[in-house]
Amino acid sequence: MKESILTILKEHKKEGFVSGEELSRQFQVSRTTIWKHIRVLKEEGYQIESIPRCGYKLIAVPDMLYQQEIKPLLKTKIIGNKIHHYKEITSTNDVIKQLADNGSPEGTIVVCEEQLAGKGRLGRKWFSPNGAGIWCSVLLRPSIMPQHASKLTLLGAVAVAQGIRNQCGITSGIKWPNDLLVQGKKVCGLLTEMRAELDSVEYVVIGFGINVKNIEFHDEVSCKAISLEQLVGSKISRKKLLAEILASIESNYLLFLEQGFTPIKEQWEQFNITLGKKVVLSSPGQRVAGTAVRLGEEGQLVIKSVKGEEQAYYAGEITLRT
Ligand code: BT5
Repeated sequence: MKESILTILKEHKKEGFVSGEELSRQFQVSRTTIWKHIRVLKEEGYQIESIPRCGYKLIAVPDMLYQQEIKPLLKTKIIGNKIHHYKEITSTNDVIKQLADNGSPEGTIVVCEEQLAGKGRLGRKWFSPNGAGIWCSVLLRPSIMPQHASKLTLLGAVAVAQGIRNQCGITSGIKWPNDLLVQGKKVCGLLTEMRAELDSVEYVVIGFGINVKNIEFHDEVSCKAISLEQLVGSKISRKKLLAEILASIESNYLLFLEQGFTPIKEQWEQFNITLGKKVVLSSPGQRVAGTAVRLGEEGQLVIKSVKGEEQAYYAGEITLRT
């Protein structure tokens, strides 16, 4: 009912007040019940003027990623069918994995204003300050073999890059496998996790963190991170951007299920800033230098060594050499 009241207040925002009596008649509840929902909306940050005998008027909507703000913007059928929003949590990936273990359906998303223990790969930190970015995880339940799941990281990177381009007009470059860079600085990172048996995937979680409104960064990343607002120099709506990205995840995911990885790979190649470059690939226990020559059919990066030998890598951290 709270969401329906909000919808009515939004519809009447220009005209003025909606009477409490009218609302209580419409929902067939007491005026006290209406008032309680209004109080919750106010606590959530909605600015609502209430005047006795006039009613309620919506003055301003908070810049929060509430489900009632995202849902009306969604053009998707699956992704975002369930939205869990938190003011602060440890990590959206950790919370969505718990939901997945408890049977949450494909398309569920977890989004928050602040992560207290945002994660990168291999236990690295992801700084996720309050209200500054989009910290979000999406739950997928594809019928694929576990060895194909890493393709979904590349799919996620393509989808976020498309969403950013469509909504903000910024073209970001994908650094294999999971970073989006603009002007050589990181604007987004993706972390894919899964639960699987040897021969089947139970679920895959695509987590993405996008710096949207940050005006400064933690010392550890200040010289290598950038936000979208720093790039465009004007305000960006996090909710519109999130809706655009979810639409893009859905269309790419459906394409992947129907036609396989080839069309995703083609998109990835268009956004890529890795191929053709001299790179160093580091992963636990190894360090390889060479030229990144192509993306394999499985999403692996093929590196040609100085001796001319080609080798495919499925994971690792790439440093681009200039
Ligand atoms: C990543 O790991 O880039 C994956 C980041 C995924 C974050 C999302 S947010 C929603 C979901 N929930 C989570 O808990 N995680 C996901 P990696 O490639 O390992 O890069 C990590 C490195 O990026 C760190 O060691 C820092 O150097 C740098 N970094 C940390 N926070 C950053 C930020 N806000 N902007 C740019 N770089 C950052």
